[in-house]
Amino acid sequence: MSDDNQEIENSEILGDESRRKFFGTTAVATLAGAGLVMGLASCKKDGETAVTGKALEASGGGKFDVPPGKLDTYYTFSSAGHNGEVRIYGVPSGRTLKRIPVFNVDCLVGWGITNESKAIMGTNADGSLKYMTGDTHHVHGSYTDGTYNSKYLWTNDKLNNRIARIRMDRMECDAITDLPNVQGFHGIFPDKRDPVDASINYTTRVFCGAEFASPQPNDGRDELDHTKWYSLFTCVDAESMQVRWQVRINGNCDLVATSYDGKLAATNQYNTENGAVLADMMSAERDACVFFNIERIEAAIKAGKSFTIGDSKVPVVDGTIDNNKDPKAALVCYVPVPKNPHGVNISPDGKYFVCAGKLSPTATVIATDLVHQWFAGELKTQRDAVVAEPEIGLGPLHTGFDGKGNAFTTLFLDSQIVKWNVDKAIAQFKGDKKVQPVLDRIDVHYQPGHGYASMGETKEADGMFFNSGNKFSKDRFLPVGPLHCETEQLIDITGDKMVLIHDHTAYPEPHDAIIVRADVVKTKQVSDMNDFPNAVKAFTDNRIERKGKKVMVYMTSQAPNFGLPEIKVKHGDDVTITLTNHDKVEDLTHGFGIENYNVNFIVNPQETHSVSFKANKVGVFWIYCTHFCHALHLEMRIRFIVEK
Ligand code: CUK
Ligand code: CUA
Ligand code: CA
Repeated sequence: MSDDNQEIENSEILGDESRRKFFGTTAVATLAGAGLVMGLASCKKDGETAVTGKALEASGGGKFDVPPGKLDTYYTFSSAGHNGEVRIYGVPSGRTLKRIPVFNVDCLVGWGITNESKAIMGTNADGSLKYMTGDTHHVHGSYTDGTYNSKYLWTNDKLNNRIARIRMDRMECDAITDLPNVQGFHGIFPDKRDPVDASINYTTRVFCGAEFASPQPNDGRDELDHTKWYSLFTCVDAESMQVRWQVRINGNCDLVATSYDGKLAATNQYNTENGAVLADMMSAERDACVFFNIERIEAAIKAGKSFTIGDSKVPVVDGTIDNNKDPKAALVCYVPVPKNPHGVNISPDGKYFVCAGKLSPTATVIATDLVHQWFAGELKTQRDAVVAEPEIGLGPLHTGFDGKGNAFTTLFLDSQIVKWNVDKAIAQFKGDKKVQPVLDRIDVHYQPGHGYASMGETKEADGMFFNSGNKFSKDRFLPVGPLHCETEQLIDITGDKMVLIHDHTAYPEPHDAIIVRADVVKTKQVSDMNDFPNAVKAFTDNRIERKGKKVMVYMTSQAPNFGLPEIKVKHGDDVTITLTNHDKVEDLTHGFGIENYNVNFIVNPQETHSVSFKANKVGVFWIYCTHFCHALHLEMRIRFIVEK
């Protein structure tokens, strides 16, 4: 079908004359450089003020209001981009519930300040943090049998190539692992079930895609010859957080998805050209979606068919095209997809992977069982695994699902979400000219990146909400200077037509997130003192111990008191202060800040944290509780005295 026909059909079905013409892949490619500008030019200049009157009615008339005192019905766990943290919002209200520091330093909780958090983040020999920066893009939860089990979240650090785990009972980061020999660690996705040992009730692997090829090892060799650079696909053990294995591939990894049968992981590739500059990365009409055959990879490693790179002990297997030509022995399957695709998402029934075209106005639907057939040697070409490629609009990036056979894809250039039906797209691909897969479109404001549906990445996808994470907010909120916030727009997807519920703001810049039913998530509000090995368990344990220049301070807090009236040390001492909060009341947190000593952290009920620093300034410095805890909160302070 020609592009013009597609346009006419869309206009007829949607009654929307304003739709711009679809572009063929070549036209879009030439637009790629100017694409952003073009997209922005489509932003409306008027009529974008507060939602009132009819607009409010159209938005559901408050159907999704969460009145004061009432709770949201979903959690959103969101990346925070180059802020390096993970955030929690309530849905549908959009209320910010928590910011979980991960790769960043946070002086509210003391992340990057306490010894316990520094041990997780990693330090140099002098005790300083190895990294103070990070860039989170994707957050995914641990699964049991295809749906969330509320045990862990994982997130990536694209900047320093680390994977972090968050334990969901406390919503705190508890492990960070460096990935060797990769750069631009971008996509991440855990197993949806455990195919190895059914008696283990947690996800056992997390798959990590690296976007940028680099010399291997990156020790000064091959610096000027990028044809010798590779990127690697990495598997991390979910419990031990050790790197299990890596696969060397041609081209790059980008986003990652996993099948529901525990057998496949997929990554989309936009740079099969292995280009080092922009024009080269866009030179091919097709890139690929790569499927990793997990069983075969693990068998190859068991059989010792692996090598190592540089100092890393992680076994690496060869997944390059030349060495994986025989489907029956191949570790990886490269399925051609047009053009610089972005995003790979699997439908909740497990049947289809969808790769969005980005520079092609299409979404490519790849059948899971056909990928298996290719690996079995029963499919002629990898491209034969493609079962649909509907034209859906300009700049398609990410796809969510409603569990009723419909897909919702963000269109970056069109500033829209498009709803399309997977079965109809397959029928159209088979040659049915009358069928129209696109069912609805809605404008979003502006330039959506990630979009995701409630429970949409589980077999319990419920078709309630779709969130459009927009990269530009422009005129949607009160201006606050040059740095704008991002818009998260919540959309009701229960009916035939998508309905915008509301906008909420997000500090730049979130990428991916998951929307999880509230009843799935189980957290603890008061910790167990016994979970903290260095707890100062009794008030009689309040004391100061000295061993040479090392001074150990053991202290309790209980509103409105610290366990010691003063801490006296000598100039040059190495001081470690361990603080245990004896309050048991929910929400009764104390803070611990030392004037002019760059120390600030909190202890939640029954928790213990410690800090170590050099007493390098002589004088009297007040230590005060930073977290409002009691009518006598301001009086909750003691003296830190550093003698000459
Ligand atoms: S990527 Cu940001 S919009 Cu890093 Cu998930 Cu697609
Ligand atoms: Cu303790 Cu404020
Ligand atoms: Ca490309």
